[in-house]
Amino acid sequence: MSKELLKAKAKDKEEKGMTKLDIREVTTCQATSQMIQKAERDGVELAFHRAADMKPCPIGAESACCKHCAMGPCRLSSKDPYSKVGVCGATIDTIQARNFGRMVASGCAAHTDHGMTMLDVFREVIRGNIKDYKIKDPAKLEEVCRSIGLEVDGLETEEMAKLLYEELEKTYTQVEGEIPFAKRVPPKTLETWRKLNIVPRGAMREIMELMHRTHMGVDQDYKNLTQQLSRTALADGWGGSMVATEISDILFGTPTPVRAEVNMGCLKADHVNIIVHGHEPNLFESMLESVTDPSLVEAAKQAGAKGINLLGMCCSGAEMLSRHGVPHAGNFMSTEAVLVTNAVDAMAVDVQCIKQGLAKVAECYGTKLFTTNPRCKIEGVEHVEFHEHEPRKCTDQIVIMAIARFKNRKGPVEIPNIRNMGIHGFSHEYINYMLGGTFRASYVPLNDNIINGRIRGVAGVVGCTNPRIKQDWVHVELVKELIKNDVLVVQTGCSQIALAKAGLYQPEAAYLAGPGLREVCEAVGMPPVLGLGSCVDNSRILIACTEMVRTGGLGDSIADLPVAGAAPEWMSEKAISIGQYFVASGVYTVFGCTFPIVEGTKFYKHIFEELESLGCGKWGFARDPYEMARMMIEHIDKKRKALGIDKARERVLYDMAARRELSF
Ligand code: SF4
Ligand code: MSK
Repeated sequence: MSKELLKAKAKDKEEKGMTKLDIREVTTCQATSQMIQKAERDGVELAFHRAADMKPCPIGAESACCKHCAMGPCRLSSKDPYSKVGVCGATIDTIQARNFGRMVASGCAAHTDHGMTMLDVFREVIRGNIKDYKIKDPAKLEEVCRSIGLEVDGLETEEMAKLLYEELEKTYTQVEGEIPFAKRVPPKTLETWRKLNIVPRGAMREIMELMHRTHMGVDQDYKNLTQQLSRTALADGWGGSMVATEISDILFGTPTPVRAEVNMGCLKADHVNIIVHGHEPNLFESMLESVTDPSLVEAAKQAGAKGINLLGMCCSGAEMLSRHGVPHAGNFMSTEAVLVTNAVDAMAVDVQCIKQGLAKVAECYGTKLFTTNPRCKIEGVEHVEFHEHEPRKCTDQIVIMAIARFKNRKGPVEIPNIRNMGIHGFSHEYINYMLGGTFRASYVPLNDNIINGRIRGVAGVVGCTNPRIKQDWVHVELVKELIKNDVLVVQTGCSQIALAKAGLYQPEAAYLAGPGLREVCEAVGMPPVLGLGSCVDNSRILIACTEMVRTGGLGDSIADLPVAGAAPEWMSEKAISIGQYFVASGVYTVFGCTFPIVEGTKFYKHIFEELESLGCGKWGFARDPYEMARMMIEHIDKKRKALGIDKARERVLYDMAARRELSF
């Protein structure tokens, strides 16, 4: 948009009274803060402004309403939840469990559809119909085959791949039995699932049954609904998400540590800047090829640019950051703000977490915004469809249009001068190797250091950012508090980016850790916070937990481990599905920001308390990061006590003799 138009827009907004934000209250990300101020000068509205203008409905926020049929919608009271029932007689517990179940169904559908897309690509690669991708990690292929009991001795890569494809297809389509990755679950955890009848059969069946059971007049028992929503969530974590992670590794390579930069300062004023934002790696992998194509680089130079600069955002960005070290421009609440720099020539999006508001901001600055996936079109936005059979057709076209926009850039460019270097890409396989070495790759040193108390426990801190709370603040404060107390933190998604921006991905950040964790980090040369990739890569955390159980000394099931999880700034239905699959797997999982259930109801007590006594984990909720850390550490200590290793922690002496005992 020209300077004159921006001025006119700003004046118009001023007259209409655009909401002015107290920037210190909405974000701790300096780059985003700078761009919010510029957006306000330019009269451009962002999600931060829309959130300030739209107060959340208090009844909806606590899930005390139902619109599942035309006798309603029915609103119950969140203050006095048992004072009323719906027209059909549905109680608050039925209504909340149904609403919660539908969030799980939607979140599970998103991840399993993503996983199924990866499996489709895998099949077509095996059949030779897709030539642009190939199996890059045959060792991982073999390992995945063996982990689910496939007989692969003497088989060629293609034969193994075919066998694995046929087996993993059952993750989605199987109508009876147990999903293939159930074979990876620690036996005692699986036994609990069988007892509770929550082992997923196939994702399609589970989602279908959950949607059926949450229909008006079907399942009206919150405990019975919890059974099916747990089974559906497990079909996400140990099904769709795990397939997405494993197939992506097989096709594009398993991540190993890589130095890479994050933040908006990774944009380059004198380059054609292209951002890929979304979730599936296919588009991004092809874009990586396009931006290094000599003819396209030459075209960019002809247009006056020094080159083409590719960056990621959100989850696919976190995945590419972890796998290839591609720079990352920011997390979910920065996707509109980054366009305000006027330096982004094209943004290509695929699926999930794509705000419709991007369209307007892109239009204001003349950025080319492209949808690429038939599942995700945006009214008024140009669609360049991506086909895995000829991926370059789409990504080359986007690069060409980005170059054209660079040539015709209007208005000044303002790039926040902030970049943060860090080490990313800690897959489960690498953690195994890193701790045990080439010849004895294992989790024994991790378990030993948990048992001897140098590491108090492990926490997964994951998930989105949300304009209802100060961007990044809860993530950063929570993680700092955890590592200060010797809790090793593993991360994915937007949370990983929040901490990378805060500098916690440098090995030197170990000085912020407690003495035990610091000692381990210094011995191994790792940061106290390990980034694992995108939100489907939360499945890597499940595998790490499984490996800790298998290695021994920390109990027989995931529920025995001194571990906890958190999504402090969550916002999507996918997050609820992730939270529920961790809870059903045995992990205490604390959410922040808000929770869609009225506190104190029977359904609330069931998932916040009773599930633990059934052998699962349980939910927790806290807005304050320090309170959240306290709850997680208290849980970790409770598990240490049950394992009889609480005394070991008190006995730790950090003299030279103790250091020499470290098994690294
Ligand atoms: Fe109301 Fe029951 Fe219909 Fe829900 S299903 S809208 S509670 S009548
Ligand atoms: S879900 S972690 S907002 S991208 Fe992957 Fe989206 Fe980030 Fe949540």
